[in-house]
Amino acid sequence: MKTAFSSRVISVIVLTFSLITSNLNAETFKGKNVLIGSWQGKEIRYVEGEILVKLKETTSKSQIYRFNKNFKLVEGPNELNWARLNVIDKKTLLGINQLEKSNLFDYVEPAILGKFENPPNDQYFEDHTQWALDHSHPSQPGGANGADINIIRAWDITTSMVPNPVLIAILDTGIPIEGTNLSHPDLDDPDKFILGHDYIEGDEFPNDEDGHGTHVTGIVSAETDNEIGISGICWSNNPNIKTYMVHPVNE
Ligand SMILES: [Ca+2]
Ligand SMILES: [Ca+2]
Repeated sequence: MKTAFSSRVISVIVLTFSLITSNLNAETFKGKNVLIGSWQGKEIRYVEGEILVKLKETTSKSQIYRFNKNFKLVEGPNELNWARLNVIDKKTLLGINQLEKSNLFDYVEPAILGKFENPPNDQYFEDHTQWALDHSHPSQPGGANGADINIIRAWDITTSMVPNPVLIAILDTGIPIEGTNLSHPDLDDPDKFILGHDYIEGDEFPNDEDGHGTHVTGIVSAETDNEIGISGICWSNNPNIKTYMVHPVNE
């Protein structure tokens, strides 16, 4: 009897310990569980029961309230028409499918969490010359600590994932082109650029004779994490994101 009782006590202790351990290991964000799942073919960490939506211009708050009682509008829409919904039954990814079919939103996304552990290896990002992107190092050559665009937090959310194709138009003095080929080592990926009209020279190659267009285009679309030059804010090599070059001015 004594042996059976002892083993029962031990079992209870082990069970209790394992429950505490699993609870300690459960990741939370602002009191909500963080789950791992698959979205658009990628593994993501997301907040259970939260969905971010961008309302169509024609969508009203009352339409969201009426759509389905499983969704509760808890924040927004803000000036960009984004809002946060709580999913009452907490079936977040299933809820995304339902919301996408509603035709009320331009975008429907989980609240993705990330932890950015791999900053790009481009020369001028690493030596902190690009302090406007990330000014968190005391020896950076200009600006003020913290006065940056918080690019690390943005890249923490995504460096490549976009739900729909994005076209970035840059109307400036062009980019380096030799003959018919892109010639700058940080701006030479033909999959990332669409060459528009050169209104100065009257051809279809907006070559930069000034340098300003190269500078501006680099800020946006320079090849990132290729060990040379600068880091482009739009890190991605996602073919859904393209930069459209037009040369409409002289200077
Ligand atoms: Ca030209
Ligand atoms: Ca680079």
